[in-house]
Amino acid sequence: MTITLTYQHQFPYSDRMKMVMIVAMDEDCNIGSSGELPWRLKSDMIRFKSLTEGDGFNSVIMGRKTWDSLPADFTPLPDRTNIVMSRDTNWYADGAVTALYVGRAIEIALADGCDECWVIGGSQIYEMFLERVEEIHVTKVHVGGSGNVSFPVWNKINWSEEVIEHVPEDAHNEHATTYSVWTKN
Ligand code: CP6
Repeated sequence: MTITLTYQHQFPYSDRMKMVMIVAMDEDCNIGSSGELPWRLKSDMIRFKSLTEGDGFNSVIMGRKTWDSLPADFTPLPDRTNIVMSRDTNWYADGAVTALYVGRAIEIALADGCDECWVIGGSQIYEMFLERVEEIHVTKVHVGGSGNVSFPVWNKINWSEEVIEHVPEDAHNEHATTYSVWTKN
């Protein structure tokens, strides 16, 4: 297997690893509320697991606060390389690889031979990686004002949306959701 590093890019880059983002946000772009998810959505959890696990050769990139918010039995997220961004050089956690900056996180995933690298949040991490991903998987939660942490302002010029599925509200899904994939043109 050959990894080609192409140096006209500002960050480490390889044609063979896909950089993607995945987020659940409400109508006001809220993603979290004081370090927690504002809703219980079973269909979104199942999709998140299936997409980010893929064929078992994927990595997830998250911020330290998102890592801290993972339930104990999902820390690290199983069957995925867990890359955690922290500016604290002394930060360490079992099951996580720490990265200090964007380029380092991408290098770790490349060196690991990952097929897909999924940026899973939170807000600060989405902002840092928005320019680096080719696809954004959005679960739009049909409710407003869910929290105090938001997806960053995102200029959708040069991005196109493909709506994949609408899931109605039911006993396992607190709100109706629409799942779509945004692709950079
Ligand atoms: N994207 C989607 C995400 C997450 C979820 N759904 C997510 C939220 C918090 C943590 C990890 C993942 N990035 N669509 C929730 C399953 Cl800690």
